[in-house]
Amino acid sequence: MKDGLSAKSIYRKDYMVYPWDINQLDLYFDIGSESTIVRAEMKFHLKDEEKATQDIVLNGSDLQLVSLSLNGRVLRGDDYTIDGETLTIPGAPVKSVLKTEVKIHPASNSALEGLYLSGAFLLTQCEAQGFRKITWFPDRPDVMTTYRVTMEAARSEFPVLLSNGNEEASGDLPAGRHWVRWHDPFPKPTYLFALVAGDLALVEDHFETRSGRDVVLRIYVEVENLDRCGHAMESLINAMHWDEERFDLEYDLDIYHVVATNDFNMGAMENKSLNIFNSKYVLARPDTATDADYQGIEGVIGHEYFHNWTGNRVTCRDWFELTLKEGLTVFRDEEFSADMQSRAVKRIRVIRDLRSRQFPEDDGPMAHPIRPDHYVEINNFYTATVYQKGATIIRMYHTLLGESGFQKGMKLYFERHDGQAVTCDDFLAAMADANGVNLDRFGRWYSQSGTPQVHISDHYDAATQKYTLTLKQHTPATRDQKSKKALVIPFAVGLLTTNGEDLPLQLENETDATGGTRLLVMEEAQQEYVFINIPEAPVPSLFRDYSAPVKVFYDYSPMQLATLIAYDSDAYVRWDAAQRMAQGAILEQCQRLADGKDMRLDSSLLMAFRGILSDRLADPALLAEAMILPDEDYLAEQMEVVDVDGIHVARKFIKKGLANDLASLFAKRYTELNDGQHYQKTPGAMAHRALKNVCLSYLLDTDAGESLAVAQLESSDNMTDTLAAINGLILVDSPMAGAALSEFEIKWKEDALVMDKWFTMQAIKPGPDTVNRVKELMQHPAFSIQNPNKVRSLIGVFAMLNPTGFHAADDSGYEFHADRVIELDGLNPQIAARMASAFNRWKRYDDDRKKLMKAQLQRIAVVDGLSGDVSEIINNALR
Ligand code: 0A1
Ligand code: ZN
Repeated sequence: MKDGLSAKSIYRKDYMVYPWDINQLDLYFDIGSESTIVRAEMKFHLKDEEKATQDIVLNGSDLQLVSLSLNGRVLRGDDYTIDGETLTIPGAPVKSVLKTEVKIHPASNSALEGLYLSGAFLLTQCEAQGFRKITWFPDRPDVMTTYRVTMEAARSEFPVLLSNGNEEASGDLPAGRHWVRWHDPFPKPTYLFALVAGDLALVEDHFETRSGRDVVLRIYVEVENLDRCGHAMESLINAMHWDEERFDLEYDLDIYHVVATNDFNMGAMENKSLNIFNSKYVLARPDTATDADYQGIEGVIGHEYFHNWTGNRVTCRDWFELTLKEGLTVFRDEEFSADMQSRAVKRIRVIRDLRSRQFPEDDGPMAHPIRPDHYVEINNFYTATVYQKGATIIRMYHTLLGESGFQKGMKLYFERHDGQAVTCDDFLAAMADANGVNLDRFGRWYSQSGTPQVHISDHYDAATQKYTLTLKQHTPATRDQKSKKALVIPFAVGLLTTNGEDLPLQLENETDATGGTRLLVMEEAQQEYVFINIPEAPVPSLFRDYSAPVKVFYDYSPMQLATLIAYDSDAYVRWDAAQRMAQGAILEQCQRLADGKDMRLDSSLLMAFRGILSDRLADPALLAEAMILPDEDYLAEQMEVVDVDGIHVARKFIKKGLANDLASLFAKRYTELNDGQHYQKTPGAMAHRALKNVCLSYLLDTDAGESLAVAQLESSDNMTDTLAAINGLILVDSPMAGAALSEFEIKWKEDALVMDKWFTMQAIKPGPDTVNRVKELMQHPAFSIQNPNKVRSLIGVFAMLNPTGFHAADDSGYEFHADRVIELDGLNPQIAARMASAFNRWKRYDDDRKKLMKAQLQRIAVVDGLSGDVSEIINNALR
């Protein structure tokens, strides 16, 4: 384990080329759960042949070294040095063959990095630096090698033996043992290596690529899950088609394997031809998985598949370049989902996610640009900034260059860099060169952290019929960077008449008016745009489709918001206007509460909701999104000092007020949508369920709600409706909630993924008592502190999604959570670090809570042998 105090930062500027090429790596595994023997043979070739010799430097961690030989000579203790995680063999000749043998212990690997045990099988996780826990090797993405992997094991215990690439040969061995050899023809970095060994069942299908290659698709799962693979397989086939059609990219091997495990630190992993997935992103049946789960599976299956080109064929030079593959691949998976489902709904969900997870990162102690300059532990940089903000930066290229310009850039990127490990600068250069444009200033998005603020003012001159928009951009200082520069900000605007029609747009220097949406590109700190022939004071529709990851400030009147909500042609603007109105109403009540005044419900919000509920034309899923009130954490972000309880009470007040005033409309819509039809997986059916269940959540704040929820629960044939009903009963503290939870538990107690939902429903219940329930639930047989999904669904949900529980004034939530961080750090530092980040925003709370959180942070900081992962988070938070 790394010692937090001595943990050192690594800097991007210190990058050095690895002096050796390693063209071939032969691995041999003698597989066993308690101990596995790994033999490696690697062929080194010095890049600079002018030199006669060079040190060979390798990475390794927790390896039991059995033997080492160089060019046929066994090395003794004084022929090499091992210092921490580094092994150095001094003065190796230009061509060298190194053979190693180590022993590792999968069953006692609770960090889930390297080779570890999950249920009845062994598997690997190597990104970012897990390969060093398997064998000695230069564990860095710019060393790309061809792998040949031979595995040997007892057939009864490990009937399935998988690795990357194609199966080359296999055979029987005495004493019930067998072996299989795999060969991956594509040179790859260590982080894409994978191995799976154990007792797994499979579902198989085929895909014929555009050029006629027949690809065998197999999903491996534990046998009881065979009936839950259909959606993942369908999503995979859709993703393969889509990448051919939209990006002109084909799959390049004859096999594509997906393996699902219950024990995984992240969502999934794109290992070449052997993806490993958290089972949450593979397994689904209508009665076990919600619509959100189905969409998550489609997105993550797509994401990992798309990595085959954006990540695997072209990979990252070093880990600072992580967003090169992740931002781009998230953009691709978002586009895939948008093309498969409703584009507008997908956009809104992406934007909501960016605001609620990434904006707080920019505003917190771990603020970093999408390409960080330094880190202590790279695992702490798999963040919403690198992924989701990274994807919005890619989306901005797309907005600026258009689909065909963007695709030209992609084509050039692959022409130049297929088979290489490159940087974000190379990507930017390909986009710029392919389109003959200069993107130098745009490149600032890679190095500057923080969420830019765009302050907009306007002026209408009736006499000249001119309308002037003035934009000022400003990026507040972040914890990592004080001074900020102006960024390139594309922004799309429309101007509406008070009747909600788009006005044709013509700028001062233009001869003709064109359509209703205009893309403007801001490059300076302040810019002015003058529209002419504007017959009336317009309602500005700003940042249509959310064309840049910024906070937009414009002093909308309630009338203007109402016009946008009712009429705007852009779904994002409609949704955002509704969110702004609701946010204003809730924060105003929060202030009134603090001032000792009575709360009240604003008539414009009521009118807007009445309009939304009566809208028969718009996609029901969009209407649902518009009526979901901003969550408590997002509201907290808008306050100088967070008023945990005030926000909770005010939000509840507004929700209840809307529910009761509009009860008959909610009931009407609910009844129409609750039409007794059987479950269907189509986007249309999902949209109906979304709106139906939003209506139900409001109705639960009226007298009619409880019986509707109970009836829905009884007749439900799918997990979406079931969860909506139980969650609703819990949130309104219905006496029916207990029975519903028990019945659910009895039905699903053997089902790991469904039980995650059961834990979450209870952990999320507001109020200071929930911590005690969470403690009890940790003793439940279905809970395990060693399992990341369990930790996330119970402990993570409590700390991150239950503000009135976690921030209970008596310290109970903080103390409990700090104990969990310490406990987890001894087991799984990556997960512990994620959990520790729940304290990141401690400085934004009142003095009492600040003091309590700081004390817990200090308590964690002095734990003996704290991991580098957790100490980086804690030290930054305390700094
Ligand atoms: N590359 C994966 C994410 C991933 C990262 C690290 C992991 O283990 C520590 C696992 C997966 C993706 O983007 O899907
Ligand atoms: Zn990824």
